[in-house]
Amino acid sequence: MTGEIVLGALAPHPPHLVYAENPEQNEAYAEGGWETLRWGYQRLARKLKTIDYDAMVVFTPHWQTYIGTHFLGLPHFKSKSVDPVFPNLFRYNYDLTVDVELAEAMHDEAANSGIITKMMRNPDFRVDYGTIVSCHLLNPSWDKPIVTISSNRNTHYYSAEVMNEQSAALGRACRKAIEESGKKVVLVSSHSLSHRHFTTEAPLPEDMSREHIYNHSNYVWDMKLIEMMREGKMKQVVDILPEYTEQTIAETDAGAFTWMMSALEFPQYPAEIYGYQSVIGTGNLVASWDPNEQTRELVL
Ligand code: 2X7
Ligand code: FE2
Repeated sequence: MTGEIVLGALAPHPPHLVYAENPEQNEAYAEGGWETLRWGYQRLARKLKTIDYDAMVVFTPHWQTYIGTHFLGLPHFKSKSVDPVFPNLFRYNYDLTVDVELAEAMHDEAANSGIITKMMRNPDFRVDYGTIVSCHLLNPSWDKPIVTISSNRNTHYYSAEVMNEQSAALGRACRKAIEESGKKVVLVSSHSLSHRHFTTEAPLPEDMSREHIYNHSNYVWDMKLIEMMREGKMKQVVDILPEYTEQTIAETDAGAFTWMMSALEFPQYPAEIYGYQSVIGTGNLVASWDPNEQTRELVL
């Protein structure tokens, strides 16, 4: 049977969102906060429960590799993840499983297409908080294996244009590997949109009277992108990403979004929009792309 991508999700990873949920895995305690995003995530998590899938593949900006693209390559990782910038909010005890077979298939296909790749086989490797936050919010029961793909820092080494080309090539390779694997896979692009953030924190981080977008220009750019997503213009979105990334210091610099759109063959159907909100000034959108016309919804 041919494998397929059953959903693509844009899943932002501010640690604030897990902090605000107070799951047992996290050591910090919050009085709530960022409900627009958390309720959107909860709705998307309910949709995911209705979808039959074998694994979740996450592309994260917070596992940064400077030589090639790396894939998690051991069946089990267990440790504590501490956010280096927000250790007050995020000290999360994780225990996760990896679909190594799928990771190796994507690694091999990418390598065959000329991309520099490596499997991460270090049992003491600490999984990044981007992966953990996005996976926790999409699937709090952690009952599916994952694969994490690192962000090769092409934008910073070369340019946002080079990153767009490289991550589109990686997306094509991953799609081919998924089809050949016979598996049903959910893709996760883990990042914020506009990404300027405040350099000081409110005394109570979840004090929502202090939360707002960093500046109006970032907001206008984010809204423009979301409008194009609603219109199913994903090729056009990816074409303007280098300019968008530069203007809003967007976290699309990591290549995740281009990777996912390329793997989905640049959808011409509307995205499902679940919620947009700022977190410490950054713009964050929860959205998904459902290739199945029968289950695709107009959410917001
Ligand atoms: O990694 C992040 C992020 N992308 C956005 C906001 C706040 C913290 O961490
Ligand atoms: Fe981030």
